[in-house]
Amino acid sequence: MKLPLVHFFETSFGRIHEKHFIVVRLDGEDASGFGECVAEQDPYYSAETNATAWHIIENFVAPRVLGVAFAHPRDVFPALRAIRGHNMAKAVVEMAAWDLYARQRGEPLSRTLGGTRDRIRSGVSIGIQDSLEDLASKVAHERAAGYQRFKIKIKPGWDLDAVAMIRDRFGAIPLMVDANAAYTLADADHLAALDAFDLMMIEQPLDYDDIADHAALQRRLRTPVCLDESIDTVQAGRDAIAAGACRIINIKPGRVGGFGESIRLHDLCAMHGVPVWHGGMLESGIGRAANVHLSTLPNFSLPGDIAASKRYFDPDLIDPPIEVASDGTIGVPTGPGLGVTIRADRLEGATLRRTVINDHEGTKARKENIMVS
Ligand code: OSB
Ligand code: MG
Repeated sequence: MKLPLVHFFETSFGRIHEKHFIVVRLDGEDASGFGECVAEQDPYYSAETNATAWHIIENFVAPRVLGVAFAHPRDVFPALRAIRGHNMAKAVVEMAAWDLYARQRGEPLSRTLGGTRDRIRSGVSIGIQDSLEDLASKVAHERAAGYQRFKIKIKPGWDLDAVAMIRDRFGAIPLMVDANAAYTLADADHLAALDAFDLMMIEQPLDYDDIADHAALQRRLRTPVCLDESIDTVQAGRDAIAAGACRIINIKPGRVGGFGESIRLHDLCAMHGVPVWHGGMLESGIGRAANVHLSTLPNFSLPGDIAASKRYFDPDLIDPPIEVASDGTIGVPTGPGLGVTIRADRLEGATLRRTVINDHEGTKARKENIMVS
C-alpha cells in the first residue's frame, strides 16, 4: 500500500511524506483476518524493510501457516521458529490470525487478547520540526485535542532547547522524548541535563544492542530510560530488565513477532513491576485498531503512541476512523475482531502490488502475482 501522510514525520533517522506498508488478509473457512506490517521502506528503524517482509512472508511464513489447523493463534509464532528474526514479517501474519480467530468466535479482539478495559489512554508523538516555533504550534494543537501525554523526537542539535521551550511555554505537561538511538554513552553528561526538565522518560537514547550502555546511562540519569528498538524479543526484555537498562518498556507487536510475544513481554514486565505502553509506527487504521485492542491489557498503564487517524491519513482505510475524545481516551471497538470496517475501495486505491498465495490440501502452494500499478 501507499498512502500520503497528512503531515511529514521526521525522526533522528529521516523524514517521510508517505507511508508504504504491507497488508495481509488471511482467509479462513468462514471469515477473513487482517494484519498490517510495520516494516518501512528503509532499514533505519529496524533491519527489516517492506521488500524483505514481502520475501519472507511469501517464501517462508505462508508455507508454514496456510492449510495448517492451528488450535489457537498463539501457536502461530512458535510454528515460525525455524525462521530467524524477521519479526515484522512474522507478526503481520500472526496478527491477522488473531483477527480471524476473534471474528470466527464473534468477539472483539481485545477480549481474545485478554484485555480488561474499554477505553485506552492516548498520547501523541511529535516529529522533529523545521523550527522551535513550528514545534510550539504542534504542541499547542495537540494539547487542545486533549492528548494525555506529549512525546517529541530528539536528536543531537534538537534536544535541550526544544524541551526547554516546551517547559517554558506549556508548563508541567506530561512530556517525554524519543531519540531513536541517536546518541552514544559519550553523550551521557549532555543527556543528564535533561534531568532538570522532569520528563516522564527518555526513549531509546542509545544504539539497539547497547543494553550494557543503557544500564550505565540509567545509573547516571534520574529520568527513567524506556527501551523501544532494543527490545526485539521477549528475551531481550528480560535481559534489559535484569541489567537495569530501563525502567519502562514500549511494546510494538510488529517488533517482537506479534500479539502472542507482546502478551508474554507484557506479562514479564508486569511481574517485574515495569510499566509498559503501546508504541506506534504511523499505522493506517488497520494496524492502529490492532494497537488499540492490545492496549487494553492491564500493564499498559501509561498513555501510548496511539493517536487519532486524522493526524496521519485523511481518509484512513477504516470506517469509522480512530478518534480521540476530549479527555484523551480512545474507545475500544466492540465488533468482532478488529471491530472496524476496512474500506475495500480505499484499500484498492492504495494498492501498489498484490500477491495471492493459495494452499491446496496443504500440499502445493500456488502463487499468482498481480501487478496493479
Ligand atoms: O520510535 O516510536 C518510534 C514512528 C516510526 C518509527 C518509529 C517510531 C515512530 C513514532 C510514531 O514515534 C508513533 C506514531 O505516532 O505512530
Ligand atoms: Mg520509539
